[in-house]
Amino acid sequence: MKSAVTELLGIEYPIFQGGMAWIAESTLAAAVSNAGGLGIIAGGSAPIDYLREQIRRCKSLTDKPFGVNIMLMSPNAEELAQLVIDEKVPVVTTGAGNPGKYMAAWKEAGVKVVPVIPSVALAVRMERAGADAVIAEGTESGGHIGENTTMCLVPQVVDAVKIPVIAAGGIADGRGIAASFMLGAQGVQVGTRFLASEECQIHPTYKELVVKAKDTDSIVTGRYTGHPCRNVKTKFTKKLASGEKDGSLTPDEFEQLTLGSLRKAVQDGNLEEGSFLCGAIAGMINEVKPAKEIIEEMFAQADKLLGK
Ligand code: TUI
Repeated sequence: MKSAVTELLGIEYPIFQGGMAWIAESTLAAAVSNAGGLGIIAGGSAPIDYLREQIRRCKSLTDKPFGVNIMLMSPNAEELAQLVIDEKVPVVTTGAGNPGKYMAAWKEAGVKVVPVIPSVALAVRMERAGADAVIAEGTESGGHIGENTTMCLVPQVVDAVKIPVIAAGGIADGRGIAASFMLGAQGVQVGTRFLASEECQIHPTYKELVVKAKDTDSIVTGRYTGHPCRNVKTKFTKKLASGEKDGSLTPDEFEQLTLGSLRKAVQDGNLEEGSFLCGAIAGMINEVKPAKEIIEEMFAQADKLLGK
């Protein structure tokens, strides 16, 4: 399926795999890239040596383009931003902030830059700063989120910029892809669907939570800290949400409780203290499959709907 995004990046399907911190590593990224999408390794707040090793491993597993996500709130974002240049990573996506200060260096090095943006204003700023495309991410997404929905955000961003727009948030099948294209997007980014892929290296408990989730099983916590985050509803996240609501947890106490909670979910499957980040679309995901099958099925359905 051709679009401005497949042309820009030299990929077969206009689909990015979300750069999910602690989750998106080289095995998953290479599987997505080998299937014709754009696999992405999460920088998160990983040590530089770990990310370098992951980039090199991905290069050994695929000769297709792949990307790295730089999480801008990470204390070592600056050195990771330089690493992608040194390792000649073809594509960078960014999240959780404004990547303006790295843009010139990335562009000069020939890296394609695709920031995640939660608003029209930031999309316009990113286009002016030289971004090659933007990912308009709705509040349906998992993890750190903005307030606007995918349905409202995407067409407004499409109207405001000339660069290609990639829709994210709540997309997990061909209907989501077709709808995104109807809104004017030229590609999609998908996170939660790939949590339930065979190549995703998360703890089995995490996959089971995603597969078993119903439509009402995601919850947003941490609005009062300024870092709202969508997770699977568990005893732990319900405790956080009620502490936030009734004031029994101060924002500082909340931050203390959630420190390291993503690692505890991803690596240990710890239901007592882990934050299992996931999007609101988890209710629609019922089966673990290989990434290639996920992508091919999504685009077969989208092609049909779009009359291709
Ligand atoms: O970044 C994400 N999702 C994430 S990052 C993450 S790890 C994390 N750890 C600690 C605190 C926060 C996150 C888990 N999930 N998605 C992309 C995204 N970017 N969503 C929202 C934004 C965003 C928000 C504000 C992008 C730019 C922005 O700009 C503000 C500004 O500086 O103008």
